[in-house]
Amino acid sequence: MSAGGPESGPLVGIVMGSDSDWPVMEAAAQALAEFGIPYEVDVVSAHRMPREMLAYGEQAAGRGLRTLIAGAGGAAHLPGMLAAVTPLPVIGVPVPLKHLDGMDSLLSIVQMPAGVPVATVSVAGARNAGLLAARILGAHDGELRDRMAAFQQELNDLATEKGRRLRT
Ligand code: RP5
Repeated sequence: MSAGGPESGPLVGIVMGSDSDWPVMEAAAQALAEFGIPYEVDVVSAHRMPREMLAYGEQAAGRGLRTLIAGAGGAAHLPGMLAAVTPLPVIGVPVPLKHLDGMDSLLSIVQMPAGVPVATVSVAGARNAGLLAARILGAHDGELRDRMAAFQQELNDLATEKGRRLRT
């Protein structure tokens, strides 16, 4: 699956270990869509399709992707293995499974060795992964940065309004 304008290929690759991760990961796609950022979505399991997973990571930058969002659950090696083979920033999303409340996924993703960073968001924090990717791209795109600042102002206004309602 991919979403992007005809003039530009995807800038963000959203990948996951299984299609069963999609109900969590689709929030990343939703966030990118809100900011008009073209993205692609795929399943590249680190354990079930390791060669394809390595090829995806190795080819990502050359294909024009600028950031990867990788989600996995359980023994969640996908974000770290991608970070090992790409120079792109990798954002890891711990997907909670039936057991252990996602702690296994979180610890598998966050405890990376020095030299191979993965920016890990909260358990099931796919929306923040999408927003973080937007900020990374916005570092070199003033228009996108302005949209992020407007979004932050909306959050501010909403929180202020909620406080005002409680006070009255
Ligand atoms: C992980 O195993 C996937 O990321 C998924 O979270 C989990 C279960 O996968 P399925 O058995 O549902 O395909 O690699």
